[in-house]
Amino acid sequence: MTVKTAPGTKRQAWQALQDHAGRIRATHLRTLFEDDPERGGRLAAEAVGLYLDYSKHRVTDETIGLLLALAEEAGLRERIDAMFAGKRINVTEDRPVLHVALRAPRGQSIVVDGENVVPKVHEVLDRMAAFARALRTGAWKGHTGRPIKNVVNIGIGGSDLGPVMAHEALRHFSDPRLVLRFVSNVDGSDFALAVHDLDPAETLFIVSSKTFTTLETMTNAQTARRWLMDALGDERAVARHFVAVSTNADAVRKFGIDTANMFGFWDWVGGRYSMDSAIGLSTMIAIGPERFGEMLAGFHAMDEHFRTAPFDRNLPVLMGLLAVWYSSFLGAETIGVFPYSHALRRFPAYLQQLAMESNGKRVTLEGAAVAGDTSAIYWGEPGTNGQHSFYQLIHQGTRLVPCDFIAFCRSLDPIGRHQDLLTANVFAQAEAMAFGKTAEQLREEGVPDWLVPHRVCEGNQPSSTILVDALSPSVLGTLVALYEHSVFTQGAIWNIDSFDQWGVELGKKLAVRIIPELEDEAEPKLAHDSSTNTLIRRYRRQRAAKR
Ligand code: G6Q
Repeated sequence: MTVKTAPGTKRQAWQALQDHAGRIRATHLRTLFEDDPERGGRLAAEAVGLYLDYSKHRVTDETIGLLLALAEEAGLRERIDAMFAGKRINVTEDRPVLHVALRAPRGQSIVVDGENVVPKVHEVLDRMAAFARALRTGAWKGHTGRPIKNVVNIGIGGSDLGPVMAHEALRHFSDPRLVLRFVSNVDGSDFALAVHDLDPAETLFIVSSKTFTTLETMTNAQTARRWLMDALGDERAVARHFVAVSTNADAVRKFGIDTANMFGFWDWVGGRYSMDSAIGLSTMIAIGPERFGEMLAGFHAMDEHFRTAPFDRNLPVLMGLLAVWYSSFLGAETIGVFPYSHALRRFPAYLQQLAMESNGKRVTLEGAAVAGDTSAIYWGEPGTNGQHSFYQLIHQGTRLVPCDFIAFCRSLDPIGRHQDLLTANVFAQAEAMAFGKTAEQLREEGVPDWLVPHRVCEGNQPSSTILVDALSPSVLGTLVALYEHSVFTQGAIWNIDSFDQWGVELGKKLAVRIIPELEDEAEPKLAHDSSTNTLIRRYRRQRAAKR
């Protein structure tokens, strides 16, 4: 694999961008629009049903040219080709990165270690489809002979956030007779709340875990099993009420789930890139195999766009480069993502993991320190709710906050004027963030002098607006792939491994030492720092006093 590894800051385009940033920093978006009145129509790109307006960014044609040059110098093209060819670009785990194979159409070939993986993907999809149909039609019966009405996905992180997000996003397309619930947190309240009104005889648990060792998921799965046993009192019930999604057949068998009821995936699918693998089983059950297929087609269309479109018209490349521009050159610390769609209310949470777990890294592929900052902090809430809350900081605070607005032309629930009001708000917010409100304008409106400084909105807050026709399974796939590849682009420029997560792995081990120190009857000998020791002792005392 040819991957250019020159330290980022030594690249010619990097240095040119640093000089250029000095000039742009002093230029207001108002000036950029005055000097270049056509930029609103020109700084835009369109593909696979998504229209991306990036004219309200603090960029000129020169900035975009330099960012594109940076992409070339950083070897983005080779990195994209390497990913699609199944090369082991996840170097620290020595794995290919092939979520794009999960949505490759039948007949395509992607070879890993001498084997075409696409037929294996479709074999699992076919088994998932058969199971989903059996469940949806009532042919799959619970242990007592009653059909399944409730589906509870137990998983966390990459085995939860995608399915939860997709469930909310695609409710409109889901079978209303099925109740879907999601349990992730090891806090017992999560499980208790999820099942409090469910009948065990009509409930199916999907235990979703790539490794099948994750503490939270295994604990919740055992609790689910006890809950079922308490009601049905027969070990054989497990086979009708539990299925597994995992890469670890041995652990699935040990748990007591028949591997005939296991849906597999592969080590080349990262957790946060897995909502379109078997981890999406709950999604397929909810929306049906055909619509799940449409979602995969949406993903694939964006994959093809990313793979083949010239960088200056390539949506994920442009979005990724803009994210790098703000993090590495203009000192922005966050990117706010605001979907003007209530169905996408969990999309920012999903993106947080995708972006920050992928690019929250501090060393290059070669293990050297990265110069400057890597991933922005991604966050957000659906509009218009955020407008009545933290948007204040964006309008009048001191920080630079680039934003992504996601807007739709048509609602899935067309009621009265709602959609026009929603859309008027998203356009108005992007406009106000860019152009603000000047002291002059306020004085003309008759605002008294003493109040003017308090009411000035500086503006110059950059944003992208992604405008789409209407939300659908296919559009959701396209949107997710857009961000996946934007994240890929950023990682390629920073020359980091976007596909490992050693920090998360560490977190999975940290609590293990403390668990016995909380649970053992005998007072444990503690050897932590004085703060942790005190907290452990206090917890034990307080819990004992209330027993
Ligand atoms: C994703 C991360 C992490 C992972 C969870 C669950 O990229 O690695 O969020 O998905 O820790 O892991 P399991 O699926 O193995 O239970």
